[in-house]
Amino acid sequence: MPAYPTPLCTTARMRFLHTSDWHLGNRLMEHSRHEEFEAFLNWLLGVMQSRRVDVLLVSGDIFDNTTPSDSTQALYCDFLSKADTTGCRHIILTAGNHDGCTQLEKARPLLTRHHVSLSTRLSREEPQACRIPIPDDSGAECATVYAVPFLRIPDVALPVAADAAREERDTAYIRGIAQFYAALAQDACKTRQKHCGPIIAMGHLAVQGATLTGSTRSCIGTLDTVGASVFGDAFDYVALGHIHRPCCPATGTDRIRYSGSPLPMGMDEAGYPHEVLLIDIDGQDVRITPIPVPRFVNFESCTCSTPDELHALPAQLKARALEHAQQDGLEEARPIWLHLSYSGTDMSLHALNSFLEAIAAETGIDHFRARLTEHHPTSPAGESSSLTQLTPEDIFLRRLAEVDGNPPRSEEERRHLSKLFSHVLSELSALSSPQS
Ligand SMILES: [Mn+2]
Repeated sequence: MPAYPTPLCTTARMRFLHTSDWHLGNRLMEHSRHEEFEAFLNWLLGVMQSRRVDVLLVSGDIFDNTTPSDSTQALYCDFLSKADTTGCRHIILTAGNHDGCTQLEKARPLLTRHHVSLSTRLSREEPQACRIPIPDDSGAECATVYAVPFLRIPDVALPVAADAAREERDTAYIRGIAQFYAALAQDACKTRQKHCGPIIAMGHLAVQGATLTGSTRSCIGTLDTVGASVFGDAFDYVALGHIHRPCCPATGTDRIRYSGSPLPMGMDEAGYPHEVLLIDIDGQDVRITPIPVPRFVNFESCTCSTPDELHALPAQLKARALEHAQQDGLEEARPIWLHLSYSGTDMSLHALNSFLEAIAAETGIDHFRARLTEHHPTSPAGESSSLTQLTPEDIFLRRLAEVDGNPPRSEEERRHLSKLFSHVLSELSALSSPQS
């Protein structure tokens, strides 16, 4: 690893704010989270202003998908236009694996006018293209940010033979990423000889040693994990994105860091605090201060096994929401995301769903959102009830039994209806299969 070069002079302190993985437009249990994102972005503007942030770094996954809705894009544009008034001098955005590069690029001319830099795609021939000089008031470069987006296989993987095995391709990709950062580290050493300001690298990738959560685990596997040594020690700070839980993947340093996502992206991410990071750099002194992101909704995971437990739930939820609101000095209780598992055998899925809908009215909490996401009834006589093990005909017959009238249908009627259902299914599959 190259030795850390001594800076030529000392410079005024600079303050960065590191965040990533906003996933604007993300939906939870099929519901929009627009108000949560709006509340977060407003809170962030307040932090940028009150903490006098010089540069905001967003390390990828700004949007949840490549085609964000009009209202989601409006939220993003509104934030960027208001950021101008906070005193923040520069914003640097990089594309994550969830972002659409073409979609982000559309706004580039406007972004430039608002002191926003954007880095979407790079090639291994030109790693230095991501070098962003931050000018001081006189226009001189006072800090440098290497804004590396999510590096895609076609952009950085080393060449392999057409018939190369999967492992060989994976290795060529990881080595391509490592070489890319090695080239930037070299460039950073040259930069350090020219000016004494902070030098930062951004990245959207999985670094070995990071804590994976459900939503990241499912999209990355182990393919794009590199060692923290790829960053060398050329950078004062490495602002990482891609992993949703705040963590420091490298041993022995906290300057290579994931800020994590500011909001939980699933119920499995609700159990730990979310934060953004203030990075103060003054010469070789780097101070990192995590700022917890407030919760804008309550995440509740409940398991019930009897109707009595189920009926006690609304009052418990309401009491808890009011208690949390009181603790945090809020006038009103926050909306609730409820994840309910019911293991009893005495309620149909339909009845349980109706019950959940009734909770909203009972609790009197605005924007109450409830969704049944797990249901594990144990069927009589050890009959299999996992959705993956049932045929469409099984499900049809069960549903039929649930909505059965009084008196119930005869066995012959059921058989006839089941036959009709199978016939419709086969007609439909014939219609949807390809012509040739
Ligand atoms: Mn992400």
